[in-house]
Amino acid sequence: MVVSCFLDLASNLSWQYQSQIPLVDLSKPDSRHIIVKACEEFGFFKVVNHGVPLESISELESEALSFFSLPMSEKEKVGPADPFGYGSKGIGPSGDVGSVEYLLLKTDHSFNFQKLPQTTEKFPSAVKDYVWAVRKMACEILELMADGLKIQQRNALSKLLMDKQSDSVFRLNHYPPCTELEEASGHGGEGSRIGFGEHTDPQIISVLRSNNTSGLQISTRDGTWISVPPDHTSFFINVGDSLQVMTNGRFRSVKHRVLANSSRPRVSMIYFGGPPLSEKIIPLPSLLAKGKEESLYKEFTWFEYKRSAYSSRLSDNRLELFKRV
Ligand code: AKG
Repeated sequence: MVVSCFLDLASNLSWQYQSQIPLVDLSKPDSRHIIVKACEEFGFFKVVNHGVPLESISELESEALSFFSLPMSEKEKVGPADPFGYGSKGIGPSGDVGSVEYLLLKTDHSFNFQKLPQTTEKFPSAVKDYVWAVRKMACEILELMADGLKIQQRNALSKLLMDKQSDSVFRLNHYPPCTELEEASGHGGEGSRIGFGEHTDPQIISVLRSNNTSGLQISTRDGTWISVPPDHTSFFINVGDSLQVMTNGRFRSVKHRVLANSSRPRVSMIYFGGPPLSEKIIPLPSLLAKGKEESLYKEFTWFEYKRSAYSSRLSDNRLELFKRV
């Protein structure tokens, strides 16, 4: 499917979509404006010409598939995910479930891969290379965003991901095909069983990539769910709750979910770029309209937000608690 979104300079930043998903070409000089507009309208966009080597993507995807195809007894050796490690169906500690199994890892490489079975010995280096390349791209996007927002300090956002104490995490998801759906509908494709329930991501930015299987949907401002056509060579960017606060609500933390697919397995990889635990999550001063605009949120640290998020349900509007009344 051809996906296009272009900047029409004549009509001053009006744009068009074919699949409704904004498209950012990182090799184009106008990408910073498209990023800002996409973050305001959707909190979501697709990225091409991203510079992440395709070998590093396919290496990790093949390692992930080998891991997920192991017998459950082997995978469970790296579980339960509390929060890091292998998890199946249960998502988080508050009773959310989905048709998904996953590996949740810290990006500081503290995860003990030695617990993984021998067949996956290349796994640690594949994760390391991939996370390194994706973090670099995430930082480039955050710097373009800062430029587009006319923030003088270009690394005001990216420095939080580059910080040695950055609390970023990495998740590999596997959604097995849902055969019951196929039997019920008589054909393959997207079904209505929940793979991963609706939620927003708590961090600053998430970088998502999947194989060529559909399932991901995002919610638009009017609450309509739209399907994101899969594209295994591109990346998808989500604005997280923290970035919504740091832009004082100008950017929108996107609600998204995954529907199980009846005919094909879906494998996705998500880098969640977070700040250090002690970082205060407050609007960037230069975005508060020369001091005239008030913050919409109470002051909190990333640690406080994370603690509150972990004890909530997936679909809760977690920022509600932190809004100023
Ligand atoms: C998450 O892991 O937070 C997701 O939203 C999953 C998205 C996907 O698997 O495509």
